[in-house]
Amino acid sequence: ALREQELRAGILRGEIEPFYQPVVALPGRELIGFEVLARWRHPDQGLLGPGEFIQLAEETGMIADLSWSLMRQACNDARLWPAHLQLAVNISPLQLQDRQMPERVLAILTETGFAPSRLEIEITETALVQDLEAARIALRSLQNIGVRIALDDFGTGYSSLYHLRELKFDKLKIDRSYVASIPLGSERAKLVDAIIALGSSLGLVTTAEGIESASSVEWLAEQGCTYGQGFLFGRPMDKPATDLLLNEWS
Ligand code: G
Ligand code: G
Ligand code: G
Ligand code: MN
Ligand code: NA
Repeated sequence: ALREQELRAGILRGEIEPFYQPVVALPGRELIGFEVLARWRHPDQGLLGPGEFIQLAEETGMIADLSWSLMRQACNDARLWPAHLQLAVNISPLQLQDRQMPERVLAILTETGFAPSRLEIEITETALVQDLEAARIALRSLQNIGVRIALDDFGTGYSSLYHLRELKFDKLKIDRSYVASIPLGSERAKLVDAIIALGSSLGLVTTAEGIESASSVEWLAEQGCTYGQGFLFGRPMDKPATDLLLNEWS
């Protein structure tokens, strides 16, 4: 199909670009790092978000090339950030099934000189349902070299306690559908509270995603949520804007 050829050509032309969204510690809002998110700088259609091409990339297998290239660019950029700042990268189900996944990550770290201890890999539960044993081996070997593993979009899709029982994660990311604006005392707030407590009882740190209002910040921090991410703190931004933010704040 035309869209498939278009995406393939876009990837080859280097039009997939890393955008960086701040992650802050709660409640003080100190910057602790960024999550890299893919954007397609399309020649005619302008800037496209992942919603417009990630699914196609997954269906056609292009997601692997796309994501590895994005990880390489991001590690290369992040290498020059202040050394305490972390980088979080999304890994697709297809990449997780690749037996060489840990070696590919290590190759990128070696090539870019980015420290494994500064890298966090985000996986969704969708990626785990395919082959749990392969995932276990891959995640363990990444953790053995010091890379941290976050369970992304927790609370959606295949979310269950099963994966928390079967695999060792470092972090839970609470999906933005729970967080965007939390009415106090609501059922949603009770669920968020329970997820944070679950994480902390398992020794995991938690990140609340999609924080849009200042009133959520204090409440989330009081419940014991470790980190926050969302439009309130910063939108995903391109490399020049990220560098500008880092220069202004350091
Ligand atoms: O920025 P936005 O909210 O549109 O991102 C939507 C989703 O696309 C996010 O959940 C994010 O995990 C995913 N995404 C962004 N970049 C990549 C990528 O390079 N690889 C994979 N697998 N997913 C990505
Ligand atoms: O990988 P993941 O699905 O967690 O990616 C996070 C996505 O959420 C990004 O695509 C980002 O653009 C989006 N996002 C980040 N902060 C907010 C927010 O405060 N509100 C909303 N609606 N979306 C956000
Ligand atoms: O002013 P602006 O809306 O861009 O601020 C976004 C938020 O992100 C601020 O509340 C700020 O506390 C937080 N933030 C982002 N980066 C840093 C940083 O490097 N240091 C501190 N202290 N806060 C930061
Ligand atoms: Mn993510
Ligand atoms: Na998410």
